[in-house]
Formats: sequence, structure tokens, C-alpha cells
Amino acid sequence: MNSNISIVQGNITEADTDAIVNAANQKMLGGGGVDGAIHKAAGPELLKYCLQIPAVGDVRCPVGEARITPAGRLPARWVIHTVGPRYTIDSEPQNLLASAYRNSLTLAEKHQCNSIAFPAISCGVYGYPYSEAAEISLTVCRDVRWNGINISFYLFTPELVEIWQNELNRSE
Ligand code: AR6
Repeated sequence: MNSNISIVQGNITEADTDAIVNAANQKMLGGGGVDGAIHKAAGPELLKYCLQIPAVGDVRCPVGEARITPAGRLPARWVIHTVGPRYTIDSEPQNLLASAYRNSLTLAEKHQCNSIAFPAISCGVYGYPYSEAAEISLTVCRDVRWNGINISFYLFTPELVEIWQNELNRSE
């Protein structure tokens, strides 16, 4: 079991981890929420890196998958862009959310990252219920497979922090 998991209340753009995860959309060209904050803090270089990711139509990252780019001006070295499900629109949102976390961690491992920071993927515009998202994300992150990676969740509000912390305590 990976017990290197911590919960932080804060802005993920300040995370001093090898990689930070962006809750992006399929086009991967920026947006609102955490995506907008990451692009703003990283500077215009990040968009240039995103444009280098091959697209099918205008899809650079299908729902549940992940792509990696350098991080521009951020303290992190890499941005891992993943796309969570829209809760009431995409079918099997539980599987898609778990895949988004799993594929992000797989990319982090492939790039020798010792630390990664996640936001609450899908818990904003995409409408995922917080408790269910906390349970899914922590189930994926606790897998022994990620024992070598320090995982932090950078959550924006005290409410999210409490929900994630309770779920972490419950599953310990
Ligand atoms: N640091 C940490 N968490 C943040 C930050 C930040 N700087 N800013 C917002 N959050 P959302 P989604 C929280 O909507 O639901 C974008 O337009 C926020 O409070 O950013 O996956 C993309 O381009 C919430 O708890 O992502 C997509 O189109 C969480 O991050 C779409 O939104 C996720 O909220 C993705 O929607």
C-alpha cells in the first residue's frame, strides 16, 4: 500500500513536485479553473508544448487518458494533462476518473518522477460529487504500484480538504 499520500490546502501552481497534474479538456489548449491557473502561471510556453501533442481532429487527450509536457515557468518540472469525465454526461464516470488518475501516475513513473501533485479532477466544472471522487482517487493512489512516488492532493477549499482527509483516514 502506498502511504506516501498527503493532503494540502492550496494552489497547485505553487507545488514544488516533479510533476503537477492539470484537469484539462480534450483539446488541451487551456480553459478555466485549475487549467486556466496552470497556463497562466506556467506562461505561454505551456501552450506551445501542448500544441506539439498530436491531435486527432481537435482531441489531444481523450477522456481518461493523460499527456505530459514540460512545465514552463512553474516550480514543477512536468505538467501531466489529464481529462476527467463530465459526471452526468460521460458513461461510466467512475472508470474514467480512475483511469485519469492511473494514467497520470503511469506517465509520472515513466518520467522518473518521485513526487506528483493532483487537483480534485472533475470536481469543478465537470460536476463530480466530492466524496465519490475522493474515494476513487485514493483507491487508485494507494496501490502498491505507486510506492516510490510521493503523492499530494492540492485542494482549493477547506471542504475538499476535509472530505479527502476523512477518506484517507477511513482507508488507512
Ligand atoms: N489549485 C488547485 N485547485 C484548483 C485551482 C488551483 N489553482 N483552481 C481551481 N481548482 P476544474 P474539472 C480546483 O473546474 O471539473 C477547465 O475549464 C477547483 O476548485 O478546474 O476537471 C478545463 O479546461 C475544483 O475543485 O476542473 C476543462 O474544460 C478542481 O480544481 C474543465 O474545466 C477542479 O475544477 C475541467 O473541469
